[in-house]
Amino acid sequence: MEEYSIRASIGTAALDPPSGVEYSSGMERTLIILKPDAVDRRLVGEIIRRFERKGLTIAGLKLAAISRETAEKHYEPHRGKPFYASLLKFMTSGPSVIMALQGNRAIEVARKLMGKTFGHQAEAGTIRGDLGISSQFNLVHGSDSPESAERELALFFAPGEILEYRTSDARWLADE
Ligand code: RTP
Ligand code: MG
Repeated sequence: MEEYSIRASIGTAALDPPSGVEYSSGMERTLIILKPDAVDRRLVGEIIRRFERKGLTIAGLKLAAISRETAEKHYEPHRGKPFYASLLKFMTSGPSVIMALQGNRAIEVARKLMGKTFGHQAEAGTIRGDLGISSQFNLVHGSDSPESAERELALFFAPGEILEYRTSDARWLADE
């Protein structure tokens, strides 16, 4: 009985909303896409595990078939490049997992975990370096700047779909 009430109170504390919580200045959100090759190859769990283990928190998550229109908006900066048409075809070829990840310097940290763009060039130890070998079919997208993150998060998530909460280990992940 005693043990039960302690467990219950820990559980409640972990779910408390972050009212009054001050995030450090390095706290960021980034838009991550587990591309159609990741979903088709059943690598969703493996990839999310790597982001979580590092200390990034899932603030938004959905499985979605990205429409042509959304893919065009998302990769607008690449319009006109030689790989643009096949990139759109790839990104709309099957379901993707779309995530908003939050954490200290989340944008740069996620890009480091992902590795260089092409699987055959990405360093061993990174998501792309360990799990893929293709140029285009590189498993994961991550925002490359705060401006991109803001634009991309708004493209894939309605305001209420990104949740504000504080994990119970937050104090160990602070930038101190
Ligand atoms: P992402 O935007 O998807 O996170 O990738 P990235 O920043 O590392 O690379 P970026 O230059 O933005 O390219 C976007 C995606 O286009 C495909 N790509 N294919 N075959 C090619 O030469 C080529 N170049 C780029 C990749 O899927 C890349 O992630
Ligand atoms: Mg990019």
